[in-house]
Amino acid sequence: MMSLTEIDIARLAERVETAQTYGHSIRKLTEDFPEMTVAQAYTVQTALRRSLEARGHRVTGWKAGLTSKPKMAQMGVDKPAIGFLTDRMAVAESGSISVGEMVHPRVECEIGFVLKDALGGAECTAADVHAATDYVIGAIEVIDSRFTGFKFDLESVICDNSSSARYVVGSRPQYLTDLDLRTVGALLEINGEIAAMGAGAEVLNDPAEAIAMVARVLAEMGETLPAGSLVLSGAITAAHAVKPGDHVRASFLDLGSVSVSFTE
Ligand code: 0L1
Ligand code: MG
Repeated sequence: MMSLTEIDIARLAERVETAQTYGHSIRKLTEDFPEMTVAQAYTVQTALRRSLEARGHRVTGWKAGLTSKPKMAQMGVDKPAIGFLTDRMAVAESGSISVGEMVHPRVECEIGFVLKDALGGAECTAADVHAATDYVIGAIEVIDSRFTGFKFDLESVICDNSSSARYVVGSRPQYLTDLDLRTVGALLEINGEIAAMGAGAEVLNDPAEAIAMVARVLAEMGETLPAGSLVLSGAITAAHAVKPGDHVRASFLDLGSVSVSFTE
């Protein structure tokens, strides 16, 4: 296995950060490093996180990505991935997002978990997630792969922070004890037209499994999910492209609805 040097890692993270900051596309990173492993890709993602933190961005949580069969089929990968969320990605409910700041944004319906206790460990289970969760909430994730023409692979996506771009959370939190998340239905509407629908079970059979997966991947990096983190469990449906003028609404059984608009 070819190893990535410290300089390679820093340069790759910088390439991704510049593309994210200026909203321009780049070639997938594995074209230059075809033997890059998933573990090496996470070192690039960590370097990106450290660089953003050094510039004042605050990590607010994490996300599971590529967790549903429709998403994996859509992107041609067979494993989920994780990414981090920051305060700069947060958008207020009913707020607006500029498409011009991104490459090719797409929206997803997700269930967010807010933790009351820290969560971690290589053996983390869905039961541990239930015990550590304060409440769950409906969310829209806006993803934006920075790779030209969506041509990527799992390693490149992980370096690109699993396409994290923006997120919007709803205003109807619910205790997990009152819900069966597998049967929580979600409806994604764009300009009043139904774009997609599904149920929580699309996400690794149970969205809590996706949160446990995030904790286990972080454990491999010697990290945990701090109390207070927001963790997005992954798209219930395939992602849908958005353009300026679009109004998006995600409605969830028992979790209310979340809206956001897109401008130039
Ligand atoms: O949130 C996600 O499911 C991450 C998706 C990463 C690949 C993509 O940009 O669709
Ligand atoms: Mg997502």
